[in-house]
Amino acid sequence: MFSVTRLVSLAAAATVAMIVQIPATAAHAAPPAGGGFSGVAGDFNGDGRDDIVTFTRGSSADVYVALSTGSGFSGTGWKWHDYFAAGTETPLVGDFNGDGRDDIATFTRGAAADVYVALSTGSRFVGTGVKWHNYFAAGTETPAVGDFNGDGRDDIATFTRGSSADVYVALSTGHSFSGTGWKWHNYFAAGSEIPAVGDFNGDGRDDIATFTRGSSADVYVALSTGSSFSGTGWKWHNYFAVGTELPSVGDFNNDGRDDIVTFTRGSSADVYVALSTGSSFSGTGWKWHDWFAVGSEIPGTGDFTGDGRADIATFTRGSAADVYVARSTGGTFLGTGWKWHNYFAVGSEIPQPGILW
Ligand SMILES: [Ca+2]
Ligand SMILES: [Ca+2]
Ligand SMILES: [Ca+2]
Ligand SMILES: [Ca+2]
Repeated sequence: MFSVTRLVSLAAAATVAMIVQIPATAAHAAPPAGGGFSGVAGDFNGDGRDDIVTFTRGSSADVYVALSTGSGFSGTGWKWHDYFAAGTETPLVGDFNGDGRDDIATFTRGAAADVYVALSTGSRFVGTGVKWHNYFAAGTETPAVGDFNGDGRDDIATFTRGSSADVYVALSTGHSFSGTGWKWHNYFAAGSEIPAVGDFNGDGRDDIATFTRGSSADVYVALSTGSSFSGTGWKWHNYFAVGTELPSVGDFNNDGRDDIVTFTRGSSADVYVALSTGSSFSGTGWKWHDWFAVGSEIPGTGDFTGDGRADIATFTRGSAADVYVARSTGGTFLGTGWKWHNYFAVGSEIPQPGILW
C-alpha cells in the first residue's frame, strides 16, 4: 500500500495542492506543511485512565503504546501496530467505533487525502489499509477528531485555514467516515490560527475553538448543533495563548465542560488554565504550574490518573525520551519531575498526547 513510489508522488502532489489552495494574495501566512496535532490523549484499553502512544512514522511506521497504571506508564517496546502512519502522515487518536477503547486514525493529506483507521482490541491496533474515507483533509489542511454529533463515536473534522477558513466534518458510522464536502462552518480558524476540539458547553457534542495567538491572543468558539458549528466571532477569551505558546484542551476541573490550557515552554515553562463557564473561558493569568514542558519539550493533556480531571504530560523526546506528568487537583497541576516513563517517544517520533505545530 505505502510504496516508496507512492510517498514520493505524495510529496510532489502535496506541493501542487498547496500552490493551488493558497492564493498569492492571502493576507495570512500559509499553514505549515507539517499540519498540527491537538495534544489530547486516548484510553486504549478502556480502563478509564488515559494512556500514551508514539508513532515512529517514516518507513518503519511502528506504533508503540504504554498503558497508565494511575501513577506511571507501563511497558517499553509494546508494539501495537507495525505499519501505520507511514512517511509524514498525520496520526490522531479517537474512539471511532464507540466501544470505549480509543483507536488510531491516520491522514495521508496531499492529493490522495485518504484516511485509515486501526481499531483497538485493548492490547493492539488491528487493521492495515482499512480505509475509512477516500478524500478528506486534502493538501495541507489540518485534521482533527471529536464526537461532533454526540452519538458516542468519534468523527473527523478538517480545517482548511488560510483565507477560505472552511471547516468540514465526516461522521463515523462505526466502520467508515460518511460524507464528503459537508461544510459545518464557512469561516473559522483563518490564516495560521490554531484550531482545537472540545465539548466547551458540556452538552455531549464536541465543539471547535480557535486560538489567534500572537499579540491579540483571542480565543473563539463555535458550538456544535449536531449538524453544524454555530456562531462566528464568539470570543470566549480575549488574552490567552500569547505569541507562540502552545494551547490545548481538557476538562481540568471535572465539571463536564472542556477548558483550555496554554504552555509557554522555553525558560519560563509556565502553564496557564482558563475554565469554561459554558459561554466563556474564565480567568487571565491563572498559573496552574510554574515549571513544566521546558524548552522545546512536547506537552499534552489527558486524564492519566482516571479521577475525571485532565492532567498534563510532557515528552522530552531526543535520546533521553523521558515522560513527565503533573496531575490536576481541580485548581492546580501538582508535581515537578514526576517521571512516568523513562524511554518513550525517542528522537523525533510523534507522541500523543502531543501538541505539535
Ligand atoms: Ca488506559
Ligand atoms: Ca474503539
Ligand atoms: Ca458542545
Ligand atoms: Ca471544566
